[in-house]
Amino acid sequence: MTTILLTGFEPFGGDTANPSGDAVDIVRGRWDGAEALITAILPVAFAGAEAELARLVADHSPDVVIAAGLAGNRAVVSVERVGVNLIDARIPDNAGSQPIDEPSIEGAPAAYFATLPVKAIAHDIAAAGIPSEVSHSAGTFVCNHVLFRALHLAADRRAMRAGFIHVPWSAEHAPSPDAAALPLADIARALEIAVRTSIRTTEDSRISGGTIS
Ligand code: PCA
Repeated sequence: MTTILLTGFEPFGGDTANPSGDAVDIVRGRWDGAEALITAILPVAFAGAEAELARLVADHSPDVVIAAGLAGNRAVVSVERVGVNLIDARIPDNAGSQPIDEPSIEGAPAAYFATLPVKAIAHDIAAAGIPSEVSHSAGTFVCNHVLFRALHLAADRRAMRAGFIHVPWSAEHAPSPDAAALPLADIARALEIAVRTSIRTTEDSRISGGTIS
């Protein structure tokens, strides 16, 4: 049976909510696919998140891993194309750790590309009326670390594909009325589409998703 691991994150940086975790819970609650959907809410801590991810992958041997996190400065659902081997934390993680200019994994490649069909996912989310794009940077905090770690694990597990989706604030929990946000239901729907498209599509679509700067 096909197994999907879908993760979100707990709140961080003093916020009281994280729409990625809230959306993952919604997707799990209504999943009716034939595939096994495993979900988890990861701690926003470099060491804790990587340990939890490694445990989940070892326990469930997923075919597809989709991690999701909040990018509070973005207005659209961002399907990440690349994870870099770099931690440069602007704020401490939830365990008080703030590494600066350290590799995610010593001696590993500088970067890995996501192995999910990122163009097809962004296209399918947008086709459902939810703004979405391919992104070329997942930042240098815990989200990028989890993406890089997942792709490093995937490099040794040929049956496993992995990627990351950054979501905006949910309208329900945005920190200010003018913060860019989407309804939580749309964020959950976007993650569900990402899961279904990843299962269905092994060859990505050849559509432009690049940037000039
Ligand atoms: N967003 C942070 C970490 C957890 C989350 O939801 C990030 O983008 O790195």
